[in-house]
Amino acid sequence: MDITAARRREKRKQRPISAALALLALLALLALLAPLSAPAAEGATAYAEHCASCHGAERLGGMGPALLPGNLKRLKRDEAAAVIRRGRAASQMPGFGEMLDDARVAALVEFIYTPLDYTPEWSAEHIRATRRIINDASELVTAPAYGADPLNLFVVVELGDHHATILDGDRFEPIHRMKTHFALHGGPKFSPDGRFVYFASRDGWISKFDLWGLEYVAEVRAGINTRNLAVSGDGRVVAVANYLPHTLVLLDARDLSLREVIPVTDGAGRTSRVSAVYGAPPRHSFVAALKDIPEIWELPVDGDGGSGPVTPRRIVLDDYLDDFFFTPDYRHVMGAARNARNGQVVDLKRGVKVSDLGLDGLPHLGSGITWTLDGRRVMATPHLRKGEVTVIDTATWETVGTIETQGPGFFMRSHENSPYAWVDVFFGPHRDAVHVIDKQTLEIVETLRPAPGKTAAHVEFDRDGRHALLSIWDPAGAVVVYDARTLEEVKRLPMNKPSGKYNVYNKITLSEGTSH
Ligand code: DHE
Repeated sequence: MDITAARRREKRKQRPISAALALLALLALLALLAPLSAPAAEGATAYAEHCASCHGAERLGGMGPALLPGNLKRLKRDEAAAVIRRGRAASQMPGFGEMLDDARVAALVEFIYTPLDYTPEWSAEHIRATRRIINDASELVTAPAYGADPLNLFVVVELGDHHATILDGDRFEPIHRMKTHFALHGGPKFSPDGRFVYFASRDGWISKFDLWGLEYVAEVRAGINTRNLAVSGDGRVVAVANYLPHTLVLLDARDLSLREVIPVTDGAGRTSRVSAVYGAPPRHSFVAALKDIPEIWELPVDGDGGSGPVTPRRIVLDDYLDDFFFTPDYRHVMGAARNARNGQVVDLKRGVKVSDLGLDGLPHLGSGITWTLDGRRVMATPHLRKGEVTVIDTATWETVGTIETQGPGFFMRSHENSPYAWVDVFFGPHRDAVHVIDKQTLEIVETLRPAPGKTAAHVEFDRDGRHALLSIWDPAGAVVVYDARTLEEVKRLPMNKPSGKYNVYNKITLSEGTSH
């Protein structure tokens, strides 16, 4: 190893772990860097003041994405300035227009498009060094440590203080609450038998939790900025999609030990962030969409293989995919780029694009659901930029219905046993509203406002579809339990900014009404 690399490595090892300390260190460093030009210094100072707490002191990402030229390739500078001024729809990014004048915004843009003076690295070696066995497999309990139905538990992520609550899905009583890593994002994923749940945090930590013994099993940091994780259909492999570095990471699901780091590259020097990765159980594979290379990758890691290096199957597309959805048979991927005018359908068997989709409102396809309407299988998705839900026939790919809502929505849910689909109005003045839609008439039959003025979002049903649980996204928030037939409130459980709720049974049976 050369001395510079060793020094860099040492420097990285010494990185302060707390954002506050890192911020102080950065400010001190700025004071010493006399040669910085005035605008560059101004940008760095503005960054330390306003951005570092979410995007990381070194711009490597945290709650927010990494702000490095490579990650901003698809964002023009004037668009970046607009995001700084006005915030970003469909994310936690607020606007700073009232705090920063035009010169400071310009300096900030300059700063975030300036390359780092080192290449952030998160190699196999770094990953291995972070792995920690918290409870050895031999010490885990042999039966659930409580009386509740282990398959009707809900895992509720509470973003307010970075905790998760395990909820008895019959009595709606919390049975356990534990600390999580900072800023979990994406759906936690379950082992196929529902015993274990895996969490991913935005800053790359993957944790495995035993839902019988109610204790963590292991954890590992698989990336610097992570999108999500997936578990293979046979439960043996965990795949992690990273923004930074540009990798897919495969872990052994038993103890989170590293199996493989797969660099995401087109083979011609271009690398890419991974938009998301999902398990495709009937295909015995993982499927990943890429953000900077217009390709879908399929990783055949299921079955008893997967112990050797994985060769991704690459499907070349004519546009990027930021978000996607599988048809129930996992034959087709319905995907869209955030800035696209249309979505696209890819046939995974043939490896080709087969249709365009009429989706132009920034669809949040990851939260789409399906049901049967007039004998045909339809999928429905809310949009992050438009107050409507689009309903698409999954045989013809035609839009069969558009339901106008009171504003753009984030999450949509239903259940095989429920006649209704629920969609939130996450953005705008009606963000406290949730619509209940009749799945056959496509009419809104009820608009609920469980806590006027507070964001109401993300529904999940219990295992038999009799109750629907809804989050009030507020530090003094709650999970509100509704009778899914009468739409009457049954119970309200105080929680600290609860975000997603995940029912074990619905997830492991791949219910048509929830995300997988
Ligand atoms: Fe999410 C799931 C992408 C912003 C809360 N979000 C997902 C998934 C993707 C995604 C690809 C599916 C992963 C999975 O289930 O494995 N989210 C994005 C974005 O690109 C976006 C718009 C910008 C970003 O900042 O990354 C974004 N998401 C947010 C938020 O601002 C939310 C509301 C708050 C937060 O936690 O940051 C948010 N996203 C969620 C939740 C899920 C999710 C709760 C899981 C939904 C589920 O039920 O499965």
